[in-house]
Amino acid sequence: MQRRDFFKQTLTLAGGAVVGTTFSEASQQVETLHPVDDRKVSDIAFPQKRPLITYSDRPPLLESPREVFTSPITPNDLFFVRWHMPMIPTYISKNRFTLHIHGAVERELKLSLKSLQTEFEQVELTAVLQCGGNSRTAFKPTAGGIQWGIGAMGCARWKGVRLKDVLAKAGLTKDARWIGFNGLEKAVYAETDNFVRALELEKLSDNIILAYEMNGEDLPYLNGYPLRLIIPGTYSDSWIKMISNIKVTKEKMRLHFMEHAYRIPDNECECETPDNLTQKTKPIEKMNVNSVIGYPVSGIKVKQGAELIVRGVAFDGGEGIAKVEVSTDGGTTWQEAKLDKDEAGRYAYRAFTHPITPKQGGTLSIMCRATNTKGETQPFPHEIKWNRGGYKYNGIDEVTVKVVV
Ligand SMILES: Nc1nc2c(c(=O)[nH]1)N[C@H]1C(S)=C(S)[C@@H](COP(=O)(O)O)O[C@H]1N2
Ligand SMILES: [Mo]
Repeated sequence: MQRRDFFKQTLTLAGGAVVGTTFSEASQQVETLHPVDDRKVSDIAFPQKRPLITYSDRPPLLESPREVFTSPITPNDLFFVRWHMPMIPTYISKNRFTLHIHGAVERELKLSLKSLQTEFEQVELTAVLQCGGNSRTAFKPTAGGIQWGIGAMGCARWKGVRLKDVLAKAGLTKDARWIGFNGLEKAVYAETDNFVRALELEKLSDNIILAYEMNGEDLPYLNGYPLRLIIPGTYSDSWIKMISNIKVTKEKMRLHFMEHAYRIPDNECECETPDNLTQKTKPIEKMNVNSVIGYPVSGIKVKQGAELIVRGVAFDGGEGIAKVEVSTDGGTTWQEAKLDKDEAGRYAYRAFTHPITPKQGGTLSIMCRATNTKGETQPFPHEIKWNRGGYKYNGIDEVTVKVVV
């Protein structure tokens, strides 16, 4: 898709019948195609980042290029970035930063980074962080939100402390039910809701951590320095960055980013059509099984008769990957790829490789499809069901290369 068309479609959605196809015209064709995958990285790098695909610089919205998905760990400087609010503090003092825990607790706490690092058990875990809107460009008609390609995800080794342990130190009152989180950034207008999210206490698990380290380094500034929440297996909308405030409540708080955003139809297919939007919705939560090819990327030339190794990563919401298959005939037949050792745990990327030797010249399509231990697998893009927010896309990935003789 051309850049112009992209803006045209986005405008259409934001303003109803503005330009191009109107919402109702477009609703005849709700089928899904592959996510747009031809965007170039910017020539300007953000602090601590290599140049990435840039959607906005205020707030920073940066996508990782496809090449990154050959590696089971995403390097910090290639990791995607998403912020809702543009006023992100420009300086945070490591020594003065505190995490405030208050509300329905027996002891209100103000914890420094140092106390988090010395007074609690330190834990490490590898987990995939994926935006619920990853690959949103695949949804036709356009679904509301940033028109991400395939790169609004990454996998890192996180180090920090268990949220559970921190809450235990504060001592939850008997009627405590919700834990609210927010970061240090602000909206421009006082009327705009800040980015606050909440977790139901019954969903608290040992795996949920407050992390201060990512791949052995301090968190990059744009990925939430100095502290962020890690909720393995779930889409990252509640993985609050620059977290400075935890408020425990008895009642469910009324929060814009909980009640309106990051929700899908609460029905069997989790789907709807533009002219028949579902009233009842639920949070997106657990990640669908997914896989992406990191090499080759679309458009490159490869030699006929020469072996080429397809590389990629697969993951799901924590059930574990059972197999990844590759197809070079448009999905008619599939060959099982070789999975890397399952060393980093069930929330991490599982890297795969698969050698192929192109037999004839011309365009060659390469697809990959992952299946998890529960037997859940990825549908073809045209089988994906539409939802207005463009969430949870997990269509079979495809790249096309040119085979030269
Ligand atoms: N403080 C704060 N945390 C946040 C957000 C935000 O806007 N502010 N966005 C969330 C969403 S929707 C996503 S996809 C991830 C992105 O994490 P990243 O920028 O480290 O890739 O952060 C989550 N945590
Ligand atoms: Mo997101």
